[in-house]
Amino acid sequence: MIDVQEVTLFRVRKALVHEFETSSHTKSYIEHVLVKATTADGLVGWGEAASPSDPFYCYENTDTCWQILNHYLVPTLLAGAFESPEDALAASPVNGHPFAHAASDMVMWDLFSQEQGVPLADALGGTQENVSAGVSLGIEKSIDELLKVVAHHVHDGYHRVKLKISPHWAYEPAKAVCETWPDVAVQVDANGVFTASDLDNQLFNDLDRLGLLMIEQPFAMEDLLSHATLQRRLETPICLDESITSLAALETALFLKAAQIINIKVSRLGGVGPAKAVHDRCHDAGVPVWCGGMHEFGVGRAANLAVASLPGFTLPSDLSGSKKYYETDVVDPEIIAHDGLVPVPRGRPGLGVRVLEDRVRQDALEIVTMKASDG
Ligand code: OSB
Ligand code: MG
Repeated sequence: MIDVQEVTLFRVRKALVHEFETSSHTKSYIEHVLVKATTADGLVGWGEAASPSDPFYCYENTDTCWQILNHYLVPTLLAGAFESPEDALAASPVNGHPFAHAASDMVMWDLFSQEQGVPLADALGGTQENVSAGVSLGIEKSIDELLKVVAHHVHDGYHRVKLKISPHWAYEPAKAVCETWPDVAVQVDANGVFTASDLDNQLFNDLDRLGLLMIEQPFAMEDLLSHATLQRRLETPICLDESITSLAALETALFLKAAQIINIKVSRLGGVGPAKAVHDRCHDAGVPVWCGGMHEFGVGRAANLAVASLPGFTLPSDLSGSKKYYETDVVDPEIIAHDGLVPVPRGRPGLGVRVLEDRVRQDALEIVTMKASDG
C-alpha cells in the first residue's frame, strides 16, 4: 500500500547551457514542477512535470501544471492509500493535462518500486542496461553555427543528432550535417509546423533523398491523414510525437499507417504507466520506438531512462547526459553519456538516483507543502 502523507511542490527554474529554438519557440531556461511525496512508511518519492513554460508544444504550461497538481492531483494522492500507480491514476478526476499527471504518476511509480525494493527500470520489466541516446538540437543562427554545435556533440561521443526544422530551416542544415558526418544518424523534427497544403512541397522529396533516420511530426497533432498521405510517398520513416496522446490515438495512427516509428514521451502520455502501455502495444505490432524528452531535470530523465530500458526501445532516444542541458543537475549520480550510451539508473530502488533536495530548493521560485491531515 502506498499511503502518501505529505507532498511538496517545487517550481524550479534552471538555465539551459545552450539556448534552444524550435519551429514554435525559443528558450534559454526551463521551469518545471518537481513533486516530493512522503509516505506513512517514511518512503520519499519524486516526480517532475516537464511542461514548457508556454503553451506552444501543447496546451499545458508551467502554471497549469502547478494549478492542476495543487488543486486536484496532490489532494487525490493525499486522500487515500493505493495498491498501485495504476489505481492512483484511475482515481484522478482530471480530464487531460498529461504533463501534470505524469508528475504524480512518476511519484507513485518511484514509491511503488521502492516498496518492492527494486529500481523502477526493473519494476517496469526493463531489459536494457544502457539506453542509446542522441542529442536534440534547436534551430541555429547559421549553418556554420549549427555545424559547430554538432561537432561539439559528436566529439562528446553521440552518434545520432536530431535537428529541429521549420519552413526556413530544413533541407540545407540537414544536408550540411549529413555531408559533414556521413557516419552520424540524422533525423529532423518539425513540431507540426507544416499543413496539408504543404504536402506537394518539394522539400519533402529533397529530405527523402538525404537518407534520414526519420522525419518527426511534420503536421499538426490532429492531422493523421496528412502524415499517412506523406508516409505513402516517402521512403524515409515518419515518426509521430505530438499526435500520440493515448493508446487510442496510437491505434488510429497504426490503422492509418500514418507513421513507421513512435516517439514515446512520459510527459505527453501522462505518466510512466501510460508510456509503458504504448511501448507494449508498439512492441506487439513490431513498431520501433524511442524515448522523447522535454529537457527534463535529473528526476524526469531518470524516469525516462527506466522506461527506455524496455525491450522495444531500439532507436536512439532524446536522453542526453545532464551536461547537454544544465551546469548542474538535481540528482546524484549525475546522468552521463559515454559514446552515445546512457546507463539506466539502477543504483537504488525507485528512480535509481538520489535527489539532491538542497539543489532543488536553491533553484525553486515557489514551494508549497500539503499534508493528508489538512484535508
Ligand atoms: O518535440 O521533442 C520535441 C523540447 C521541447 C519541446 C518539444 C520537443 C523537445 C525536444 C527536447 O526535442 C528533447 C530533449 O529533452 O533532449
Ligand atoms: Mg518532437
